[in-house]
Amino acid sequence: MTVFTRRTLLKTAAAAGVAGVGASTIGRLAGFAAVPDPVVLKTTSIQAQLMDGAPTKNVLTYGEAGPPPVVRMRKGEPFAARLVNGIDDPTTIHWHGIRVPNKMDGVPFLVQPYVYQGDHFDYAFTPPDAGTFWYHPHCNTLEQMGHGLTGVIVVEHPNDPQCDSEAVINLRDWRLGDDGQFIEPFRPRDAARAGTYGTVRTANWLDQPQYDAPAGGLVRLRAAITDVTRIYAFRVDGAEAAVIALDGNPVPQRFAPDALQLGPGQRLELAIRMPDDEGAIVSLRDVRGTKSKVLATLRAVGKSLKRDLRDLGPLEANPVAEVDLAGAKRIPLALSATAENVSANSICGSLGYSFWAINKVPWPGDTPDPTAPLAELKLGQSYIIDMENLTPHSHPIHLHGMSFKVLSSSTRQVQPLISDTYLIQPDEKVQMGLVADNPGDWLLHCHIIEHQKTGMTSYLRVV
Ligand SMILES: [Cu+2]
Repeated sequence: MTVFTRRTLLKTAAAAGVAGVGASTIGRLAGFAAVPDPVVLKTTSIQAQLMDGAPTKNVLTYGEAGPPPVVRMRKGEPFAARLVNGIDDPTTIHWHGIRVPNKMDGVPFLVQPYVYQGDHFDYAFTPPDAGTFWYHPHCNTLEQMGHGLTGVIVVEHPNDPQCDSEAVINLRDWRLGDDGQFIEPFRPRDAARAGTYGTVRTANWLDQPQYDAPAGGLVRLRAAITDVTRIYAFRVDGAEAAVIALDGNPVPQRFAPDALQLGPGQRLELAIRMPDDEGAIVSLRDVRGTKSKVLATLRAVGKSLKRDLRDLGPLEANPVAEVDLAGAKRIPLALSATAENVSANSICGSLGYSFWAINKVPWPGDTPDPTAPLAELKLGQSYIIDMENLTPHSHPIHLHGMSFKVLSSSTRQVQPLISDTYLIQPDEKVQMGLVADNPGDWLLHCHIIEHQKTGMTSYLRVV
């Protein structure tokens, strides 16, 4: 396989900023007989060129420079990472979409302590699923993610069908002023609506990067929306393309990405058949709203490989337990606005407002205290979440620790997708089935971070 996004496909080992981490220690903690050397992910404050003019100060990354590295794992093989905190703000890492043991989930106070400046935390788990995932902090997230701490994860499968090249694209915005420096992270009136948008849009921290791919070849493009606010509508121009996976799971039926809407936290995997002519350009676009924006382009190089999109074999389904629909219990989940203000002080980065509620409760933060779980689930039992959006805005609702299957929607035809994040539209009611097969406390929240931090967060307890 040709890897052509060299800038971001750094070998994860290259991200190591600290030497001498004992793999055996981490292995003992996680109960593994043997684990690989840990990837070291050190939070660092850097300067980065994100737009024309002066570099932006106080950009946050994992590693020494540039965007957070693409972290590569293998399905079914132990993985270990050491988070080292090099910034003056407590942090953690959440492995978005990966069904990890609860203690590895990275939510402070719910499952682990803060990692303070100069301290470290060792994560170790075996990813059960292959696909595209991502990682980010779960502390003070509007600030930390907004300043750069969002990276893509690729979990490889030994039976992955062979493409001729791969592109990994981290999509996100930045809230920068004309001088290239960070401005206020949100505006309350926008937080009470669709969220506050960034002012500078990037792919892999670049404006419309271009990558080379073999002419006539098949590209596996993996895009993760790691922005804190923006919903995208994807289209590919200049080549035949098919959606092969969403949110880390193969789609039951492949389809063309014709203004496919995905929200923060979601991942898109495309197979793209490059044009035969050398120099031909393929563009990945966001066509949401009135303006079409090119996110990144691919340029055909060399003599045509003359491949066919239909050559690409199926992706293997992930081992997600089948929901027992007949015996499933229901969990009602209503998303609404709220007038009640409870978020005076949250231990994990309150924005100081309450605008949103789940089942009429505006949740004050990522803390279990004093709120009880939204629902207590019995280990091994099947459930159907009846989720209803009573607001005039879309919400990408993310569940930690377990995958669900989209069963039906009141407003559209849905494929039975397996996912961890569902972008619910205004006035939509959706049913999602899941087997409560991972014990622990699992957050359920909107991934528009301003919504999450102003009431739209709760958690499910599986015992
Ligand atoms: Cu939301």
